[in-house]
Amino acid sequence: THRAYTSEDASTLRLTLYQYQVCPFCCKLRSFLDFYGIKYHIVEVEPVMRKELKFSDYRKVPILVQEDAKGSTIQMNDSSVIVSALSTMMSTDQKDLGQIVTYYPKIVTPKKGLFGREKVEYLNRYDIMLGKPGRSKAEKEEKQWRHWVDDVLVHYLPPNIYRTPSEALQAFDYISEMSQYGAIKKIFSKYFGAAGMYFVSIKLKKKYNLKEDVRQSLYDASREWMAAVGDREFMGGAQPNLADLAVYGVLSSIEGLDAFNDTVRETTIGPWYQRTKKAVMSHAGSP
Ligand code: GSH
Repeated sequence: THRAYTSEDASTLRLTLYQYQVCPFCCKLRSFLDFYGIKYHIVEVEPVMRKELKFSDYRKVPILVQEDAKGSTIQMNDSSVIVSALSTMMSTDQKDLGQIVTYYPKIVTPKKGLFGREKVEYLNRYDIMLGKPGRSKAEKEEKQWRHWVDDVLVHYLPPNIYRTPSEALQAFDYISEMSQYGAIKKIFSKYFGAAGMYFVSIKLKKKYNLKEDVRQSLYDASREWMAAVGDREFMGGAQPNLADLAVYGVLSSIEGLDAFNDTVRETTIGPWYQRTKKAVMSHAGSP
């Protein structure tokens, strides 16, 4: 019953994505935009000063800004909210993005203590507002696995890509390469970033209950995902659904690193990953 995404929808979108090239949440959002062939301008945010985000109270990436023909803007925050909001627009008769974003209200938990941080969450993050009650089995499954990507899968990445000092250096080489920093900044980012994340990741390993050998947690997650896909080409059937795009997008942020290569070798996720990549790169969902 989903109305197909049309070229008329596409023509009303003038989007700017504020991002870090290798942030898993940004990769997840891009996999969605690219699969549907939705065009967007990219503003690469400089991660230390983040001047590019000055316009925004929300201080994380990705942020997606829609500008209408008259120049008024709608700001969308949080990768999963953005995917749900655009999916709502694309698959229903609701075309007013300004209205649609109000379906995902912000919940702010004030900071505790001097060094605490304010926590910002969005309600209904995984809900596509179809304007009808009830959800099909396929819709429930898609939602459940999108949730899993944010709650489980992403947390397995840092302890894996910064597992050892040499892997942390490899990861930071890759990050600074992809982020087009200048030469000096590359060196600083590589050594300080790698050292910092190596130690942070030891904490994250505990916080998110990874196994002693952190690779095993990543393999478990990949196997769990492949078991859920089963003998389908994609979880979405003949085409990826939002869960396929989310799992692919998050994993694409570490493609080429040891953690990724080990996972492809030790599990059966490789062929599904390549199929999904092809669908995304070829904009298989475009109108
Ligand atoms: N729930 C958010 C989403 O899905 O978009 C998470 C976004 C997020 O944590 N982004 C990181 C960030 O901007 C970059 S990977 N962190 C900066 C900060 O937390 O201040």
